Amino acid sequence: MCRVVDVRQAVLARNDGLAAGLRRELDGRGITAVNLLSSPGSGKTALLELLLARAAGRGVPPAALTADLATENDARRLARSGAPVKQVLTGGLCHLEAAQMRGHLEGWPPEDTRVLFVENVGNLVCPAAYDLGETLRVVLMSVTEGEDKPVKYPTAFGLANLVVLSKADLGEAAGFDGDAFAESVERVNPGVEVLHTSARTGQGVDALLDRVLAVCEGARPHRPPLAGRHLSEHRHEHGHEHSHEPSHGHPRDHEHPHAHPGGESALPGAGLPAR
Ligand SMILES: Nc1nc2c(ncn2[C@@H]2O[C@H](COP(=O)(O)OP(=O)(O)OP(=O)(O)O)[C@@H](O)[C@H]2O)c(=O)[nH]1
Ligand SMILES: [Mg+2]
Repeated sequence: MCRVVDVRQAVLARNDGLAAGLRRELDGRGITAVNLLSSPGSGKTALLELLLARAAGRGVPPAALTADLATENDARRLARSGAPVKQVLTGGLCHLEAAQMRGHLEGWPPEDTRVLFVENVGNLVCPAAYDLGETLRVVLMSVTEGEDKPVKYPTAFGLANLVVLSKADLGEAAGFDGDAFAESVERVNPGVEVLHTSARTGQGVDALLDRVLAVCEGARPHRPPLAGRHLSEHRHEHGHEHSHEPSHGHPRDHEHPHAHPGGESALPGAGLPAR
């Protein structure tokens, strides 16, 4: 058990180091990366289709990298916006890692890109632990998934800079309890902003884009209070679960994002620095 924990932490620490380097590199290229996480089918691609078109319409050239285990379906959908799009097939892996990102960002996206949307593999567990060099992490959940998902997936929701409740147009039909959901979010990530969106009606899409573009322009994203901790829930690729206590408490410092010994963060995707 201890060895599994050690190996796991070494993998995450290596990923964090690569992600910190990638964030600096993207910063140097003038690109802000936005990592979108949700369970399968919550509406990441549907929302991105709108965000790509609207970002371009507001004079901020976007690009999208979308990850799946199989098919290029999402890339095809996103490419209709006219934005540069890349499909990553993860070869069975349930999440994206910084090393994969780096490989895909060599010579891509085009130089004028200002915002890079990354659609992670549909999964609320594995992707949560991997920092991809993003500046903004958005976690989505749709109204049909159940109000308690934030407390059931505290790593994903606890490390979000912004939470999106998607498919708001179906809220009434689903009998969605907005107050219970808000309470559930507040328990794992106090103070995080929650936006309600619908890719059908367009509700909340401009508000979400406003938040993204503000971060592109240097606004500080909400800093998750769980930043700095390796949390207890995680399912491993090798098929079993175990828990480990927070191993260290080095919240990434917004003022000095690279102040951790070694110049890198020890955090899995947490407390992403403002730009
Ligand atoms: N009513 C409604 N349906 C939506 C909305 N957003 C997405 N959908 C539908 O939900 C289904 C899944 O949407 P996707 O955008 O493919 O979801 P995803 O999160 O990208 O899925 P994966 O990439 O497979 O994880 C599709 O049938 C969409 O048309 C929404 O706001 N309202
Ligand atoms: Mg998708």
